[in-house]
Amino acid sequence: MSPSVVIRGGKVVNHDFTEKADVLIEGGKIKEVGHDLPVPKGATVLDATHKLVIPGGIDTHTHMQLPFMGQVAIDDFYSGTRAAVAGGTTMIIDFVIPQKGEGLLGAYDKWRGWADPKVCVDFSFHVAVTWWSDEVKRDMETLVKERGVNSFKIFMAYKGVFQLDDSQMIEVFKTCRELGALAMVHAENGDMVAELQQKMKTLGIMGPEGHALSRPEIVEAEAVNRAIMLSNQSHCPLYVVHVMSKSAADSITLNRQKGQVVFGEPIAASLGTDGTNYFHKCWAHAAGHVLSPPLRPDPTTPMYLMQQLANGNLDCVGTDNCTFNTAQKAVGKDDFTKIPNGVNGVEDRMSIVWTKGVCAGLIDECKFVEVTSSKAAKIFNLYPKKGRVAVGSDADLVVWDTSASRMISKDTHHQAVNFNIFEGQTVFGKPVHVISGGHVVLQDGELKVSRGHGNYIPRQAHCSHVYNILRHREKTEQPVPVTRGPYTGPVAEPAK
Ligand code: URQ
Ligand code: ZN
Ligand code: ZN
Repeated sequence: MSPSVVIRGGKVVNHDFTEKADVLIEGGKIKEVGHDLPVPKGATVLDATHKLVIPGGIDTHTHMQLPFMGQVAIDDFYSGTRAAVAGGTTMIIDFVIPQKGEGLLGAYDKWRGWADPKVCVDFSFHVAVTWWSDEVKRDMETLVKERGVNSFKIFMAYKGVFQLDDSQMIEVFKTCRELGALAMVHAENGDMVAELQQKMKTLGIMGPEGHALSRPEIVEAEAVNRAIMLSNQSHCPLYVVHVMSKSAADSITLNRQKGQVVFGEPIAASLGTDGTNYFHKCWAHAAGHVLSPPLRPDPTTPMYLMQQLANGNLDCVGTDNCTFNTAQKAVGKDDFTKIPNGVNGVEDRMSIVWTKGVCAGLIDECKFVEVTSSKAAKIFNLYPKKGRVAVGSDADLVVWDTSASRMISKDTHHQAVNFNIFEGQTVFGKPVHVISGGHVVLQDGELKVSRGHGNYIPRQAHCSHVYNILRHREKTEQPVPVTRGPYTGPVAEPAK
């Protein structure tokens, strides 16, 4: 059993209100929120004077120890979740990504075998659908009904590896609708990417700049628009992962204004840096920023995406944390298409949002909580178990020091990777104490995590936040045939 903990003197900040209050934690849950709470015998007391008490961060998009492009991501479920705690994140939603032809259930069991013994915080899994068959359809149903999976990701890129075509996407969307699951999409036109990669090679462009040049914004925006059309015509809600560009964000906004049910997820990378790095003279620096879709060379993109979070056009911040050391990236030293795709973010996500959002005057502390925790909890059917400081919610909390600052560096971060895309940036806001499942896992800045402490969190389907409007519409907007008399005029013979 976790010990009692009292957090004293802080300002509790939820996505919809704030209050000066103490918090009593017992048995892994929030027991009481109120003034001058008595301290149970033997309880740990954490001072939160002049600090915020916020729900633990939820990172909606990670790939710990992902086998990809011939390498394995260097941050695993231990180092990755330990670093998450250091940055104030107390839950990750990672991805099971079966190879084409690999059973989804077997892949799920494999990933659980990797994660369960190592995680320092609670976690859950999205499952990628990288091929299509009746078996895949059956496995999706089993995953929803028996493994607590309520979200499935489609890749529209990585041709020949993970990519699905439109007809297969429609099958996945229809199945998600039947199961009450949320469809997620990596939105890039993979066929155009393949074409442009060849073009770059023909031009002799083999460096990391070729990665950016072969995946222009329009290749992302077209796929976003197509995915929204296909999913919503299938009466299926859509979640666009790693929104990296203005035009992709605009496509989501435009479709939402037309009533489509679509959510958008920018990531720490697209909020905290940009694609000018691909043109850096140092190969390792440029390659260290390679992920897909790429960061955009337009340096106003990060602020634009933050503004879309501020006004509600985008929803929650993930990281797509999928880290490869420089030596691993160097597999592509002579050919950018071989550089393993992925960057860091899980440790710095919340400080980046605080700095680029709150310090920049674009969002307030409540919106900060919304985009780093509670909106994700609502979309993935975890709220208010997660994403709220309230009686009965899980005791996943952060005492957040708004006056603290730090310089981000690979030399001081807790991640296993030897590169940091935010290197040298001074960021504001950081956790002083972190509680995960009622256990103090960071105290006065000191990590106290334990390997395997976290639990797998199943998520039920038919999330009301996602499905209510779609189900209501199906009742009110069902098309019906026109009743008319038979046609009795002449009918032409078939052509010879
Ligand atoms: O595409 C993804 O989300 C995975 C394979 C991570 N890598 C990346 O470049 N985004
Ligand atoms: Zn992706
Ligand atoms: Zn990803």
